[in-house]
Amino acid sequence: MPAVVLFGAQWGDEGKGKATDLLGDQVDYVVRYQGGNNAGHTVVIGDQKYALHLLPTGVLSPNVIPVIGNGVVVDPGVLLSEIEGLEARGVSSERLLISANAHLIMPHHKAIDKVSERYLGKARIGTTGRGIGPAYGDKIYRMGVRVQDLLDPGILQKKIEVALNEKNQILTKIYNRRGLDPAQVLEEYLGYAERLKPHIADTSLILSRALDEGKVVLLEGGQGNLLDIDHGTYPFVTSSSPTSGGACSGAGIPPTRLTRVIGILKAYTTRVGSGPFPTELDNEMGEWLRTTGGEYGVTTGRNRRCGWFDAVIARYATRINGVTDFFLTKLDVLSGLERIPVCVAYEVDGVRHDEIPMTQTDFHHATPIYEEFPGWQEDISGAKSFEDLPANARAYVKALEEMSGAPISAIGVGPGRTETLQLR
Ligand code: 2SA
Ligand code: GDP
Ligand code: MG
Repeated sequence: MPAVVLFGAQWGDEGKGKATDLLGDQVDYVVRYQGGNNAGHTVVIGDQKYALHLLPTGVLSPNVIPVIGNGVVVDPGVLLSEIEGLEARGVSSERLLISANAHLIMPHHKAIDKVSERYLGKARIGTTGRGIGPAYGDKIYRMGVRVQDLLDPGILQKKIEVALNEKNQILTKIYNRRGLDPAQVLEEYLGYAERLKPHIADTSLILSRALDEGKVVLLEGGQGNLLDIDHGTYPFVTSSSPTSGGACSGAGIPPTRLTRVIGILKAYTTRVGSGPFPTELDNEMGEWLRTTGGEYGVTTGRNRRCGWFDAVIARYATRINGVTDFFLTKLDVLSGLERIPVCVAYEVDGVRHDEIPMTQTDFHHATPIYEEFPGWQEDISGAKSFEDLPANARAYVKALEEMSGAPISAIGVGPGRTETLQLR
């Protein structure tokens, strides 16, 4: 089982953290390949709950080497706090490797992210305010500061000066904010450099050699398919590629090494931030899903928008990512409902769409065509096998599998490590 991708098949928060942790004893490396500390991945081990933002979930498994890949944007201050926070709880990050080619989130990225969102008003993206978009923007614009620049104070100084020459104009003249002092930023980042130096590595080379030796590498995505910069609901997306294609470029691993692509799929749908969401329930039912499922942002604490399962977007995830199997999460949250609607297609201006409409305008106007499934009343969190589930829950899972276009290999019936049913 050489290189395996695990990604979010909806709008993020499907339960990727738990799923990655579950595979911890079968893998040698866990690599984050995109995003940054916008991500919030929750892992529950016994009575301990961990919220990881930048560190790969593998940090919680002592035999796994956690890797921050080249496709990630790293806020070094946040990373060090996260490392310290885990150390205080007895979890060591000593094994962590950080790609020298990953980009750094700088103070101006955070400032611009927050202030530009405020200026957009109602048209805002609803970002996490962590500087993700501006950092990726500078990467693409070829004026980014990379992790390897921390190793060369002269280059670091030059890059900070050049960047702030432009960014201070933007902050002061366009947004009426205070500019940043290059000397202060340099001092701050040189402090981070000292502490991060031992972790910086050519991670693509290390992973390639590990794969040659038969080691297993798990590529852990942040966010989800519909937040992908190319394949998501642009412009209401994040600025990276959470898809399986992004996993290859973001880790420096060729597609020919991938043997499995696991899509994480929630038994209903959530999204946080702005943008179209056809099955959204802006009513008491949505509120019920939010409170029952604990749907609050792990990074920002924001309420997540909630709605029914959407088979169109699940099929889309299968197509874009080449899903080999799905982990279906949070089935337990749906216990107690009389009937469970599932979106099987959309209607746009009287026309049925079995796939996501080509234009955003149409997607904004898409209304779901629902098929209803009978619910179950039993608490299923104690189930140990698929056969333990009530007949209606089994039928619901089978219907989702059929509609999504790939087999479901595991089912989550609770947040804990052991609350998982293995099907295959
Ligand atoms: P950004 O900050 O530039 O990446 O925001 C752009 C959009 O991407 C969404 N986004 C997310 N969606 C779901 N979960 C994320 N992580 C946190 C969590 C979110 C939180 O695990 O709960 O705490 O709010 C995440 N990160 C980014 C974001 O909402 C924008 O729609
Ligand atoms: P991620 O970003 O995909 O890792 O997901 P988040 O951690 O942001 O949100 C998923 C939430 O659901 C977390 O609170 C998990 O502990 C929880 N969770 C994961 N799987 C299950 C499950 O099968 N059942 C229940 N009830 N909770 C789950
Ligand atoms: Mg999350």
